[in-house]
Amino acid sequence: MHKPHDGTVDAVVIGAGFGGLYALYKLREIGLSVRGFEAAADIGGTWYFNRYPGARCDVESLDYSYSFSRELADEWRWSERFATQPEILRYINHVADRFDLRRHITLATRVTGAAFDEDANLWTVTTGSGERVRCRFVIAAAGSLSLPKPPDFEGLDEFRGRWVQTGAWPHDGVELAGKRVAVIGTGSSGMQAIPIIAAGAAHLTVFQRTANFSAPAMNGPVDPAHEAAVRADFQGYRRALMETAGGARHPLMTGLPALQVSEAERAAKYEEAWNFAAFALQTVFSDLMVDEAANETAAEFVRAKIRTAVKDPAVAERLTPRGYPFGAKRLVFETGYHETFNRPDVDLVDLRETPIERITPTGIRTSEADHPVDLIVFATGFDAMTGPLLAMDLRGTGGLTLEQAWADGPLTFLGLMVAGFPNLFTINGPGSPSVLTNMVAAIEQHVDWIADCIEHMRANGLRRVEAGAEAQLAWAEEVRRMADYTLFPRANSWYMGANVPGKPSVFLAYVAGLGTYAKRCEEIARAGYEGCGFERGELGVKPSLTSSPR
Ligand code: NA7
Repeated sequence: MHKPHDGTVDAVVIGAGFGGLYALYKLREIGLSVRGFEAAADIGGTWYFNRYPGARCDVESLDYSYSFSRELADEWRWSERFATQPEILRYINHVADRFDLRRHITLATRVTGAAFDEDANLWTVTTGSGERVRCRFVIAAAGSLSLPKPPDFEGLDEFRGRWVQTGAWPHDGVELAGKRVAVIGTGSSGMQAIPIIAAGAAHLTVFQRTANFSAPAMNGPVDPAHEAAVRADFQGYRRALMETAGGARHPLMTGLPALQVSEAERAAKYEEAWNFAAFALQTVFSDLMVDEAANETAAEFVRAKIRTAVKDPAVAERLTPRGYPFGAKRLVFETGYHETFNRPDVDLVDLRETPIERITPTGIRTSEADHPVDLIVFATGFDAMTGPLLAMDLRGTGGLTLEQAWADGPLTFLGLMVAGFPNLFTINGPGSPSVLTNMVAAIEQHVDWIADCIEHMRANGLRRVEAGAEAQLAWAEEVRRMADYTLFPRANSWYMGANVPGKPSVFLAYVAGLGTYAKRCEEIARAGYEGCGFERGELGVKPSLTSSPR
C-alpha cells in the first residue's frame, strides 16, 4: 500500500485535515505521486481533535465545504446552518473515502523533521516512527490552530481530579454528571462549551481573564430556499464567495460606514444582523474594523445585549468586554452563553480581580478563595499559525532552521512559501488570509495555486522554486501595513501572537481578505511567479511525474 522505507515520492503532504486531504487529491490529479502523514490516529485535523461539547464551525456549512467536485457538493447534505464537529468530521471522512485518499495517508505518524538536500534538490522527511522519505515537494498542511498551549499552572501535577483541554478532548468522552467543573478560558472554545457543560455538570465555575465580544450563532436547520439557490448556481455562488473578504456572504452588508446612517437606522441594522447570525454583525457596516468610533457603536450594541441577558448587574458588568475593539479578538459565535450565568449552579470568577495563584490537589486557588472542583477544562487556546510549523524542525538551504528564519516573527511570501526553504509550500500559512477567512475556501485557493506552480515548473523544465528574500520582505511589509490600517493590532489576541509568552508580536494573517489576496496571487502567477527564483533541471523523480494517478 505504502512506499517502502526510504522511498521517494514527488510530494509529501503533512497533515490530513481539510488542507492535507485536498492537497493529496489535487497533486494526485496532476500526476504526482503523493504520501501523506498525519500525527493523529485518524484524519480530520482540527475536527478530529476539537471534540469538546458544543464544538461548532463559525462559517455556514454550505460555505465551509469543498467546491472542487460538483458531485460531492450535490450528494452531501448538511443538517444544520453551522455544522457541529461530529458532522464536519463525518464530511471529511466521506471525502477521504469518496476520493480514495486514505491509502496515501500514514496515520498516527508525526513528521518530526524535514531537511532540504541542495545537491539533489530533494527533501528528506523524517517521522516519529523512524521513517525517512525523499520527495521533491513538501506541502505543510499542519493546521493553524492545531497546537494547544500546554496548561502552565503551578500545582497542576498535584491535582487529584481530572483535567482536559478543549483542543485535545478525550475520545471516550468526559463524564460531567455530578461533577464540580472549572472552565478556564472564554475564547470561542470556552464560550461554546460553557452552556453545555453547565447543563450537564453539578456545578460550574468559569474563570475569565478577558471578557470577549460574542453574538448568537443563530444556528438552525439549513434554510431550504438558500440551499436551493446555492445548488442552482453552485459554481457562480462559489465564485462570488471567493471574491469576498471572509469567504462567506450574507444579505445584510450595507456597504456603508456606520456613522453615515442615523442612530436609529444603525440600531435597526445591528438588530437585524444580530438576529441573522453573528458573522453579519461584524460586516453589516463597512468600517467597523478600521474606524474606532464606528467600532465603538458595535461594541456598545453588544454590551447592551449582555446587560439584557444577564440578570445580576455585577455579573453582567464582569462579562462586559472593554479596553479593546469589538472584533479585534475573534468574535465568538455562541448559543446561550450569557444566559448561562443566570443559572444558580454557575459562578463567574474574574481573574483580573482575583488571579489564579495555583492549582491545589482539590481545586483552584485564587487570590481570594479556594474553589473545589473535580474536573478542570482548559480552554486556553493555541500556539496559532506558526506553532505547528516551528514544531517540525524544518531545515532549508545551508541547514537554515525555521526558528532561525522566523526569530523575529514569521516571514513568508504570500503565506505560501518561505525564502531559504525551496519546494516547500505552506497551506494557510502566516501572512495569508487563513484564520480571518473561510479556511476551506482559502485551502482550495492555496492548493490550486501550488498545483499551478508545479505545473509551471513541469512545463518549463524547472526543478526548484524558492521565494526571493526581497519579495518576502515586501510581502511582510504589505501584511503589516494592511493590519496597521485596521483595529486588529489593538488587542492582545492570538492573531498577534500575544497569547504565547515570548512569541514575537506580529499580526499573523493577511487582513485584506480572500478576494483581494487571491487576485494578488493570480497576478503574481501570471507574471511568471514574480518574486520567486527557479532553477532549471529535470523535475521528475521516480515514479515519473507523468505517471497516471494512483
Ligand atoms: P482563544 O481564543 O485563544 O481563547 C483562550 C482563552 O483562554 C482566552 O479567554 C484567554 O484569555 C484564556 N487564557 C489563556 N491563557 C490563560 C491563562 N493562563 N489564564 C487564564 N486564562 C487564560 O482559544 P480558543 O480555543 O477559545 O479559540 C481559538 C480559535 O479556535 C477560535 O478563535 C476559532 O477560530 C477556533 P485572554 O483573552 O488571553 O485574556
